[in-house]
Amino acid sequence: KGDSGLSEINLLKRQVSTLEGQLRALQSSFSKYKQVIMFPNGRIVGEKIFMTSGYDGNFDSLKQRCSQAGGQLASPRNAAENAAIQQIIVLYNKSVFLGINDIQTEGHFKYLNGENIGYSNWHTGEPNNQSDAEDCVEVHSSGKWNDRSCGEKRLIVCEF
Ligand code: 293
Ligand code: CA
Repeated sequence: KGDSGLSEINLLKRQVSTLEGQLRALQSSFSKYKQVIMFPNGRIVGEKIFMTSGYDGNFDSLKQRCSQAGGQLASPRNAAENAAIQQIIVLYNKSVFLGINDIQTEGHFKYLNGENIGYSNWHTGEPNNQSDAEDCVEVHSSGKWNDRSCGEKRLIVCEF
């Protein structure tokens, strides 16, 4: 009984060690596949992935496309996330629309889930709601934000 208990433990030790090796191989393989799939249109920040398909459209169209893909329009929650979006803007030399707007209440910018924004990076003098017609948020190559008409066409960046 005592001996069979010991060999049982040794068997389990060998199995754990085999699994540890397989996990390391899987981690290294996964890490490489992440690099490949992020090139050149994706950026990883913590657990969030930002990705463009290169598509241009108005706010509703971009919102729908991200949602259809199982993500949502990019909604940066901090400077690191904003910087990742900025890199994609610079790569394409095109401004993007964020998943942020004040359609419901003028001057109260919210995420798509209705939550008030907790981070912003407005350009000096923005948001100015020019001609009382700017409820969406575009990001320029500087990374700075400007409120802009939701009907304008901008580059899509989704987050997953
Ligand atoms: C005005 C003043 C400009 C500014 C522009 C944008 C439009 O024309 O300095 O860049 O509004 O806020 O969204
Ligand atoms: Ca503006």
